[in-house]
Amino acid sequence: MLTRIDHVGIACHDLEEKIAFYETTFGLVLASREVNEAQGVKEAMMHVADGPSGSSYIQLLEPLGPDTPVGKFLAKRGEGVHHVGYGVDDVAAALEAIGAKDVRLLDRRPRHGSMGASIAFLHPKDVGGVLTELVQASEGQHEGE
Ligand code: MC0
Repeated sequence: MLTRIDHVGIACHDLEEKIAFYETTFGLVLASREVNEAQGVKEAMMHVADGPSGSSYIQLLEPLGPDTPVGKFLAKRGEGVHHVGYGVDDVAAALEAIGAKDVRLLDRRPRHGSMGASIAFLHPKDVGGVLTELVQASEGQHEGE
């Protein structure tokens, strides 16, 4: 069902500062930058590598305010890994299969994610403390394009 690690989401206070850090420290290249009002974030995708089932990224996340998922996370835990996003071929089918197990779905239907992807979150308390995201890349993002 899972095809790759699509991205690791990292919560931060200052997006510009962290983009510069990943560029200068690891030589990563900024692939996209978006504001996602529905998710309460400003985010940047830093390209890491391409594989047979698609690309992988570091996703840097700055909250749009304190009362957002990433704002609350920062207040409670500080900067660090916020979630893991796994690639799937069909996010709706994956949600149906996972929903049939004892895992709470935070999204019953896919939502809009970075770079045109369809995404859905699983509750961290049911995934060993890891906020988990399923990512179906947009057509143009498949096969390392
Ligand atoms: C909260 N908890 C986490 C966590 N966030 N555990 C692991 N990883 C995280 N990121 C834990 C808290 O420590 C707490 O545990 C419990 O979950 C409840 O947290 P809360 O602070 O009271 O907050 P809630 O319950 O209001 O919300 C937590 C929840 C929420 C995960 C349900 O953040 C959510 O729905 N997240 C999914 C959407 C999201 O994160 N969007 C931002 C990224 P204790 O033990 O203290 O009770 S958007 C994104 O990434 C998009 C743009 C993309 O990829 O394309």
